Amino acid sequence: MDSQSNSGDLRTFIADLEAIGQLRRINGADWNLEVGAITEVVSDSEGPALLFDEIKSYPKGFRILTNGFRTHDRFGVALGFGPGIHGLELLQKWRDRLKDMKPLAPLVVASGPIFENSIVGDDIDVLTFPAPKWHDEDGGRYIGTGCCVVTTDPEAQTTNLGTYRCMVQGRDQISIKMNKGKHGRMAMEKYHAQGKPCPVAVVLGTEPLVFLSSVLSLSPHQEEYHIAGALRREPLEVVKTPIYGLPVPARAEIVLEGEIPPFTPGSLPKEGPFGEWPGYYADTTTGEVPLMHIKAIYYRNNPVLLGMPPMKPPNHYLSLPLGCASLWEQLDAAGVPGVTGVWSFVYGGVVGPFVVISIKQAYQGHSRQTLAAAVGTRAGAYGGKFVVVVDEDVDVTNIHDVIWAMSTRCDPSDMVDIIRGVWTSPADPAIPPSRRNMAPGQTTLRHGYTMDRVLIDACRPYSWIDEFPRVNCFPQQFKDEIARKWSL
Ligand SMILES: Cc1cc2nc3c(=O)[nH]c(=O)nc-3n(C[C@H](O)[C@H](O)[C@H](O)COP(=O)(O)O)c2cc1C
Ligand SMILES: [Mn+2]
Repeated sequence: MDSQSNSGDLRTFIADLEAIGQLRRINGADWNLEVGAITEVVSDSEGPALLFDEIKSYPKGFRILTNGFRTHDRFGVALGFGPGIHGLELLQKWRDRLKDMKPLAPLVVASGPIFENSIVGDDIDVLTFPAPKWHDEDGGRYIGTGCCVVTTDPEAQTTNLGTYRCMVQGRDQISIKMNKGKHGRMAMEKYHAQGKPCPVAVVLGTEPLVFLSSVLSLSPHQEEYHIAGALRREPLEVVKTPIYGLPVPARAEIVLEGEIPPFTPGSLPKEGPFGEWPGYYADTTTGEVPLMHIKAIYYRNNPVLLGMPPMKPPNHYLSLPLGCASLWEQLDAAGVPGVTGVWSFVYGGVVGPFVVISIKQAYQGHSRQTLAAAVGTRAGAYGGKFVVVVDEDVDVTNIHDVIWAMSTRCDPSDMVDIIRGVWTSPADPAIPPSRRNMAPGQTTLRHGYTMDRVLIDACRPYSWIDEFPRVNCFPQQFKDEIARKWSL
């Protein structure tokens, strides 16, 4: 079944989830930690998606969706494949979709449901919406987690979407944590270099494929709206925001429109800490999170905030490690043959610090080539730590199978290597304070962020592969026959 969720809004996705019995409605929860705690408890058991309504101190109809993509069934619906496809098969389908993608420009339309309500001037209050405080040590209420931050490049006139967390700082101010090097930040820096404020629109709740385009690691010339068009196989309808003319989805739930004025690091308010995807409050960079001044708010009747709170793994807001599809692609492009699977276990939008690759070994040195290439590719370089290569009989999506292979096929002094000082993410909690903080009196970071890589070859050694002890497990086909014969 092809799902309807790419019809232009988030509420169609919600209806699709309800239709397959994967939505639970919760009324009366408090935005202050309760929404976050309920989300985490239900995520722990891979329970349903949650639609919160009648949130404490808020009128009925101001809703939040969480755990939307927490299972492969729901992720399949979000990707437009429908439920019932799991694990590597789902990742393969996503990879195939990325391969045959033909970018489609969005269609600008005159109006849309997003303009059903608007707030301007002194009435602006971003807490019109039930922004949760997700975890107890979060530095504030995060209205933007499942959001898309829209900017245009002042030179190329291209539009970028990026998902960057947004913390409420006042009635008409939010911090937008665009990390250095991210496309939204690069556009902002160009405006600031001309002494101008950077126009920005923050979309809080939109169709899954638009949100996913905003999360994907794309190159600067790939415009997320065009990629969304490719993934949904139909141009996305957008409207221009009244003040700055930024394109936003016509059927978005909530849009904040405003600007980021030029700033000096010392003038910026504190942002965070925030519970992050590796499972810690680690990123303590200060003085670099831009501040948005909100000039107008638009929202649909009964708006839905898309909540994507990071949680301690194996709770992931995305149940599929999407970055593994990119890594797989790049291993192919690097000329590594025989890759049969790529998976990771602690991840965000990137593959993260524990990546497993399976190969059908074809020659001596094939497994080490795979490891070296994985560390060097764009998708594998950022934020990695342990990279494991296993034989194709090992199920890379099953951590028990992976640990069994590491425990039984790896001879550490011959088969484990360390590469030091590779590019990483500030979200890695193992970066010591001395490598993360500013020098006293300075306003820029002393060091960039790096982390070592451990390359683990857990393949049967190729030089004596034929003599490697046999596995004492019946073949699956035989087990299936026995199960049928004995009604097991
Ligand atoms: C829920 C969620 C939260 C994220 N938060 C941030 C963030 O606060 N800052 C950031 O730089 N990237 C964040 N990311 C990753 C970016 O969305 C991702 O790198 C994206 O490719 C950025 O778009 P860009 O390449 O156009 O800059 C987040 C991703 C997700 C899924
Ligand atoms: Mn981009």
